[in-house]
Amino acid sequence: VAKPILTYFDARARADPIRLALEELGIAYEDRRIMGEWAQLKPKTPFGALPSYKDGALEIFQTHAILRHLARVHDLYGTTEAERIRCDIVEEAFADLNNLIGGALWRADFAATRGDFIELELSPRLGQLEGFLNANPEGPAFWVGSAITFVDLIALALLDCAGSIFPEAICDYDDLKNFCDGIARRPRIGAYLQSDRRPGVIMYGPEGAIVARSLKGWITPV
Ligand SMILES: N[C@@H](CCC(=O)N[C@@H](CS)C(=O)NCC(=O)O)C(=O)O
Repeated sequence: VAKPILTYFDARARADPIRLALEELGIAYEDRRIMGEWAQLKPKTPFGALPSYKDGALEIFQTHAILRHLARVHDLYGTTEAERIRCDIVEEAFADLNNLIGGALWRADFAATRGDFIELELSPRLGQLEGFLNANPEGPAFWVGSAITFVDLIALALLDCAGSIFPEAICDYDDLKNFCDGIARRPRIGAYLQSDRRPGVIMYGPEGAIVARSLKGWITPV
């Protein structure tokens, strides 16, 4: 049987939670990383953007459509409607965090206003997220219920990214860190995080690639 193909660029970014989900599920996949061929491929994609995921006749575009498909088919989407709603809320909240960080890095004066960004924007948001994690009635080991869901992998990817770029901001949030460490201790995730198969942390701003602080990221698997 042909392996499913994840197509993206040579970066973590939007593909990181998809790769983490495939790793957690033990699905063998081709991690296709587009380099020079993008100019030819772009017009053949519906929105001129990646990632895409192809599994036999199924071809899926849009990161969150791919993640929700994997979650529905492989039981990573909670067990009740209330849990599925909580998954969707966490998914949206991390999309907001992604936009917040991505938008800030593109500000022309970012280097000069980094401290203010952390104090006034990033830290309050991380505090809200930590509060929501702690409001899980089943405890803060997972964002939803008492078993892993796809939003745990979104959270791990985004918090790892935030921690790599802003280590001084995220170190105050012990419960977020404990959550990440717990997911990183899962055998398949831990093996992936320690492998050289995961691309480095690279974020872009007006001056190009501005962050590659830690190729391994913030989370250190134990
Ligand atoms: N909402 C889309 C956004 C996809 C997107 O913006 N992809 C970027 C990379 S992160 C891309 O393909 N950029 C290449 C280009 O625009 O030519 C998704 O999540 O899949």
